[in-house]
Amino acid sequence: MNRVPLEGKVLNENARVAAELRERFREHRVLVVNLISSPGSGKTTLLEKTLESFSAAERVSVLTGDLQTENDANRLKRYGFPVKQITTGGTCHLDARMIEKHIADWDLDKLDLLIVENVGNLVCPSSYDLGEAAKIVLLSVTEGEDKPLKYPSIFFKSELMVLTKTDLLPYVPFDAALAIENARRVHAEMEVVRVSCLTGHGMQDWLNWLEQRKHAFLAGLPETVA
Ligand SMILES: Nc1nc2c(ncn2[C@@H]2O[C@H](COP(=O)(O)OP(=O)(O)OP(=O)(O)O)[C@@H](O)[C@H]2O)c(=O)[nH]1
Ligand SMILES: [Mg+2]
Repeated sequence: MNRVPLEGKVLNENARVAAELRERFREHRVLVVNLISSPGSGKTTLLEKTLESFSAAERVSVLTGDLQTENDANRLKRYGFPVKQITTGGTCHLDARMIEKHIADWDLDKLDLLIVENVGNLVCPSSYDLGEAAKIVLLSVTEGEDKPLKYPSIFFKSELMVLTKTDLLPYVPFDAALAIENARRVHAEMEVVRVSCLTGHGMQDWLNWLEQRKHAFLAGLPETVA
């Protein structure tokens, strides 16, 4: 079998499992968001600050993907919420089966929010639906404002772009307005928040977005589920 039909088969199977997961998440009223970016754009750091800001009563858990290490899960476990590492062993993205397997012993009725940190990669994760309600792309100010145009798929599929490391703006030749314009050329409705995890600037905008998205998700569920 050549590469193209095989890839199609894998993606079809992934889409089937993702659709089942999405239905389960809806039934159990769990908002799932899928964080995607290049390696090092600040996904785990944003999650550290996010978990740190939550009260112990927050019903949140995290799945974090990595090629090899448990480093990110170890960073995130310190905040007391359920966290699991998904180590892909070389695969450059998470897939729906990995999510299904790693949530198998979690009681979804005890969750309101599941945050997935995908493997650091701006290309492969965009093809794999994980059953999430929303994809979120992070772009750090050290990456160049042209990235939405060079890697359009993930920007097209994401609801929100988090512009990260904004504390570095005085030191890098990065035009934030142009980066946002480029993202909206690919996806006109792209929402944007600007965040520095170092100074905390914009953190509240990100937390507000998450809260509003949770409400929109619940409001969108049919009567029988809601
Ligand atoms: N100056 C600055 N540095 C940051 C900020 N956020 C993250 N960093 C740094 O960026 C580096 C990478 O951050 P991570 O959070 O590990 O990035 P990641 O996207 O999770 O990386 P992978 O999981 O390997 O893809 C670390 O050295 C962080 O301290 C920020 O807001 N400002
Ligand atoms: Mg990480």
